[in-house]
Amino acid sequence: MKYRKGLRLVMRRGYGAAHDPLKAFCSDITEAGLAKMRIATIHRSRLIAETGFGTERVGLPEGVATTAFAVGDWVLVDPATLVLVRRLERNTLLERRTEGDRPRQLIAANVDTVFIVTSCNDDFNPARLERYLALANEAGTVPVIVLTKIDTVPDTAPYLQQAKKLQLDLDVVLVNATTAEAVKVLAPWCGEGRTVALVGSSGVGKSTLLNILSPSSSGEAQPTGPIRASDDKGRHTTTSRSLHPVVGGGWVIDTPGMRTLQVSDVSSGLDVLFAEIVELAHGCRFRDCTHSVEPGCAVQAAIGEGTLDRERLDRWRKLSNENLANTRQSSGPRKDKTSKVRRNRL
Ligand SMILES: Nc1nc2c(ncn2[C@@H]2O[C@H](COP(=O)(O)OP(=O)(O)OP(=O)(O)O)[C@@H](O)[C@H]2O)c(=O)[nH]1
Ligand SMILES: [Mg+2]
Ligand SMILES: [Zn+2]
Repeated sequence: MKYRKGLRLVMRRGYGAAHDPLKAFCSDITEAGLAKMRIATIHRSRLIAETGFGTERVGLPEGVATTAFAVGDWVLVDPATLVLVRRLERNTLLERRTEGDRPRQLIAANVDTVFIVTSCNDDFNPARLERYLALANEAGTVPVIVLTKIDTVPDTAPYLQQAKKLQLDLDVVLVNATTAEAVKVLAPWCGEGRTVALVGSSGVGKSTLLNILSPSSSGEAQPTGPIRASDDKGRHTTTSRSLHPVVGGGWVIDTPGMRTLQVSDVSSGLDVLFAEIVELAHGCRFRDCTHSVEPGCAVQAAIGEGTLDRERLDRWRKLSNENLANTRQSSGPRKDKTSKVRRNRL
């Protein structure tokens, strides 16, 4: 071990050999004697990072703001002073547009799989799930739909069928998030070195899943909260993003329920999401077909034959138009984002 004073060498209780900190961290410690850590939570003026042995408060060099970091970022830290030296390049970055001209919000970095969590109740909404899918696709992550609260409905089949249709080859899993059985169902994506992020509306069971995937070593579970009986909406119990180790060597990121999710700069994400429409459009007579009134439109023909839902086409149109409008706005005149979107547009 090259850790010097400053870092506490306390083994995380309950993780021990299963969450092998040496494997996750130490191979990179040798770089100029720096310690490799992973950002666990971000506060206004400080970062908390996972060291493999617990968490540490990490200082920032003069002039560097915490807003430059995302939960899940790998960073190199001077082990003597616990001041951050640099951030390692990100493999993936989940980010979203917020209202108006505000900078994009960084949701999580270095995520392999996005668990898009929804419940078998009024929360289930194909249009909203498609927004999450576009975001996950665009970031280069693998989306998985996690249907929770299967214990509260007599038949899960209608939810499963609708979810499966949202994207080609999409994995959809069914869980009761309050039981340990959920860990087995989610295990294929939670192995050593893998990072999953939990996203979805408030009250769907993200923190409940976190608690079952990453039982707290200190006994302090992530708070969860009841939902409103009238409309199944949650109460925004979780208010900040956080990263936690999973037994077995993976990582899980919990996020607060999002109230709105606008799309922007996700044209390739939309192409993956609506691949069947993209494919059909190749068969239209006119290259600039809008799939509304043109003769020889393969998309309208598919609707006529019943192989494509009209609502799906409407949702594609709405998201594509929103993406185009937002991307134009956020890119400004000097960037070439709009032409990229136009090229990818059907
Ligand atoms: N019966 C049942 N209840 C569940 C399940 N998953 C979650 N719950 C309950 O649903 C409520 C909301 O769960 P949370 O885990 O707080 O939801 P969340 O997605 O983290 O919500 P926010 O933090 O507000 O975004 C809690 O009362 C949970 O116990 C499930 O699979 N079955
Ligand atoms: Mg929560
Ligand atoms: Zn057409």
